[in-house]
Amino acid sequence: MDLIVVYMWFVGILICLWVFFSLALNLFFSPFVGCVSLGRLKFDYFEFVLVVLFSVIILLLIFFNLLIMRSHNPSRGFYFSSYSGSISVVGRQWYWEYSHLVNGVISGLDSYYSCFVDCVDNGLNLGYKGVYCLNITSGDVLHSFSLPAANMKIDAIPGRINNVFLYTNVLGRHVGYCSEFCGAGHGYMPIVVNVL
Ligand SMILES: [Cu+2]
Repeated sequence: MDLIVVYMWFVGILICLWVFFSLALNLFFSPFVGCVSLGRLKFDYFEFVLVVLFSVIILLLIFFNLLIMRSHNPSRGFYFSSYSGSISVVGRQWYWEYSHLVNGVISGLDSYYSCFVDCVDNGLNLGYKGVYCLNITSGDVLHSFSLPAANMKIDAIPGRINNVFLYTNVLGRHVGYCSEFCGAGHGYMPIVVNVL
């Protein structure tokens, strides 16, 4: 079972138990239920212990939350052991530019429309069963990076980076189109992703 499911069950059961436990404590074991008193009841020490105890429990829960969030971040390569790096995708009038950071060196290529409707000179080549972080932006006007095979349509907005994680679990050539009208060549900037 996935670690996060175990954790959610644990937190859910803990919260239920805590609510019922404190209700029972108040209903059946508190000597002062329904009692009005003129003086301050001597509950200080007990209160202090409870405050410290539950502060520690809450701190532990926060710690576990952060731990789970950290371990489930694909870029940490834990949850998705096949994290394969990030790729920047820049929409331009009228082609796509892809660049990949490998060992501190950026290797990039421009992907131009070449012959037919869904044909480009350089496609984006990705490894099979990899998890890629695509950082999508635009160099000039609004574009949209759309890949129907992955149910993906992310706007490429100048001055803003949208990112999405793509899991390449299907081999082959996947074709998409710019889906935001970006000028005269809008129809001539197809997206070709080859999963090899
Ligand atoms: Cu366009």
